[in-house]
Amino acid sequence: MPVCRRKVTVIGAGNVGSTAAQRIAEAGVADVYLIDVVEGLPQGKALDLAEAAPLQHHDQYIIGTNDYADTTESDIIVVTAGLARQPGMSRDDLLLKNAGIVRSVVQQAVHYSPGAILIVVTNPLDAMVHAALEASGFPRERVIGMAGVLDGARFRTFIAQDLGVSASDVSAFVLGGHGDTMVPVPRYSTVAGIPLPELMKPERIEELVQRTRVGGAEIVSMLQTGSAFYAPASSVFHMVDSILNDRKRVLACAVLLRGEYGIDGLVVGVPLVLGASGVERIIEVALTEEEKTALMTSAGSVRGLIETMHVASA
Ligand code: TXD
Repeated sequence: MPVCRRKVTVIGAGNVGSTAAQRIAEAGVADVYLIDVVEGLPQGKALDLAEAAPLQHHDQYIIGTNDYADTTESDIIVVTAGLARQPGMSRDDLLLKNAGIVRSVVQQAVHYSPGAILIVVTNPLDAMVHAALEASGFPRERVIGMAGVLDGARFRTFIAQDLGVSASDVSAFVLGGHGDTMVPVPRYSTVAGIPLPELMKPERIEELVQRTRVGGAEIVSMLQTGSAFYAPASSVFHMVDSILNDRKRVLACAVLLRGEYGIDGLVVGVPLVLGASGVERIIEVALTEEEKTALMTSAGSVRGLIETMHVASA
């Protein structure tokens, strides 16, 4: 029997990267290679995680490195390298700095893993997916941004807390860019199949939608240093798990659109089927005029970021 160990490289051994590494390894989904520009950091975190393996009962290797050669033939590369938001700093402030980091780490990683699927986490998310697409030259099916899973999880949490029901019975639908213009769609959000508007007043729904839009900032303002990482790492885990186990889960992810939802050439969050080959299908649903307008506004803000990024790198 051939040995078939699956390999996930996580670039950036910071909060999201190391927590994602923990979730992936401890669930027994893949070996994890943690890589960072800081020497010792990925090695230290990987060793600490590896020493938890006998207690957590898994057999995955967790290796820390500063050398991309060690990441050769990864199945998935998760990009979390970059700067995190500080209080008062918008995601867009991070744009140019993180675009340079993402381009550089993606180029180095895909050199050793030309068949990998890229999951981009670094903010501003949608623009960083563009940067990763350009730097890798990969088809859109293999360059996927993590945002909708997290935004949806936040919306689900708020709905569940408000109604006093299990969050696992709540399903939420969030479209658009990963920013304050994201478009949670209550009509397509349900509690055990019951549409949300049947269970909650419109004003209350709007409050929860608004809280979801600024969900990242709510946590930044409490933490003071750094941004959310537990739920982001869980979101990465679900994407990795759906791909490596070919689960074909329907998840909201950021992907380059080519006409879907009337958007061409922009990375925007939409529901899609995530399986062994990456994005297997984009699911298009009918939207009301109001929802379409909100989605176009959100896509417009992504377009603005891309233009800024391209002007700066020209
Ligand atoms: O929904 C989402 N997509 C997000 C995005 C949710 C949460 C966090 N989001 C963004 O992910 C956040 O705004 C940041 O841009 C990234 C990573 O967040 P994290 O909280 O993990 O930041 P840290 O703890 O600062 O970790 C970043 C690591 C750190 O160890 C740096 O040394 C490393 O990135 N780094 C690099 N590694 C490799 N190569 C280079 N060039 C490099 N530069 C920094």
